[in-house]
Amino acid sequence: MEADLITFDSLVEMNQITEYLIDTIVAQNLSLFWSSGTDFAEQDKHVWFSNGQLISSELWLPGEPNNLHNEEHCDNLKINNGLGGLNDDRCEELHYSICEAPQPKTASFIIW
Ligand SMILES: [Ca+2]
Ligand SMILES: [Ca+2]
Repeated sequence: MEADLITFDSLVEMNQITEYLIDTIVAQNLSLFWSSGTDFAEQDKHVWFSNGQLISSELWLPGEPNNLHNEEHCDNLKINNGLGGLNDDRCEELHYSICEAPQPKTASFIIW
């Protein structure tokens, strides 16, 4: 399957996915899921790798992104006690990933 790490286009989308992960018991306790967010290109400027758009400030957990030890350049969805939000983390950490497939494109056909 062709898919990329997820880009949260809105707070609504992020909250829906958080609820889904909690409802399906994937995120029972503290759980982290990689997204396509990163500030590798420019420190403290977190963008979605998929489209280069700045990550909306409302998506971050309180106190994040904190670039802990100056080592955190990849962004994950952190879910803890029913609360989900973005956190910057060390890129080499092993976590789950959330991927999304591109939307199907419409096609027109002429049948003779
Ligand atoms: Ca960083
Ligand atoms: Ca962090």
